[in-house]
Amino acid sequence: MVSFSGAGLSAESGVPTFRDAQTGGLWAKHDPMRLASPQGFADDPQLVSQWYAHRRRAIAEAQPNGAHTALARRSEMIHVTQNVDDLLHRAGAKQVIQLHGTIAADRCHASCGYEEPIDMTDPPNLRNCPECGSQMRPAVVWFGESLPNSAWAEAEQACRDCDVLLVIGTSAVVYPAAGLIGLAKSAGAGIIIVNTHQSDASSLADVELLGKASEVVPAILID
Ligand code: BJW
Ligand code: ZN
Repeated sequence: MVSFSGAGLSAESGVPTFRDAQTGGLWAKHDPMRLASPQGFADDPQLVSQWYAHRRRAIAEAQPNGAHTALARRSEMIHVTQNVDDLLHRAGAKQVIQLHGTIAADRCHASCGYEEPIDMTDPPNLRNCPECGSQMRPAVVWFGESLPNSAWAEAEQACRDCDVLLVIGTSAVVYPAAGLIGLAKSAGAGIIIVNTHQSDASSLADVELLGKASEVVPAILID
């Protein structure tokens, strides 16, 4: 079994999901789809930097929930995730593939290759790359950017090879990541979906369990 997760996995840890992140709160008036893009960064780097600082502090305060813990206990499982948070790692998961990068590091926007971990409790301000002088930015994948080659190749392999893909808390609207569900299905895997609501992947499900990840995932991964 391989897991494929999205923001719903971390929702009960207090990390807002993407597509309902606009419901209330400090950042309600900003569109995450715009902030998480090269254009958004070019238009207002300070605003994007502040948005990430806010999210980094929130993630640093969040704790893994029962779904993260139940997944991590399955040491043989590969966890393909769209999430940029570190909650699966903190729950103890060893085999985590982060398709959209990590919010726990900054990298050079000019792609000179420089990357460094950041302190999530005290996120850095905008600054220049010590190698090439360009701007530093979060080590995540924004809209219009390519996914990391090695992560994508490993994820495709895992989804082709698995018997069951456990899809947790994703709207399945962001590609190419969402295409992994169809890839696994075409390769013969059974698809189990855990989500509080129906999603764009519902038509691919062999089993769809509507409920909270922190309740449903531990119940189906019982030893
Ligand atoms: C619960 C729950 C609970 C709540 N329990 N469940 C084909 C067609 C059309 C467009 C494209 C296409 N192929 C590519 C594109 C373009 C684009 C794309 O997909 N756009 C669509 C939105 C239309 N894709 C890209 O640009 C990607 N790159 C790419 O394709 O490169 C090639 C290329 C190059 C040049 C030009 C064009 C293409 C890159 C995508 C990068 C996505 N990045 C983000 C931000 C990461 C950084 C950051 O966090 O700041 O990744 S966007 C955001 O969406 C984030 C997430 O990982 C991702 C997926 O969202 P997710 O996880 O599904 O969250 P939500 O909020 O949508 O859903 C939460 C779900 O949980 C819901 O279903 C709830 O019901 C559920 N839930 N509580 C269980 N307690
Ligand atoms: Zn650089």
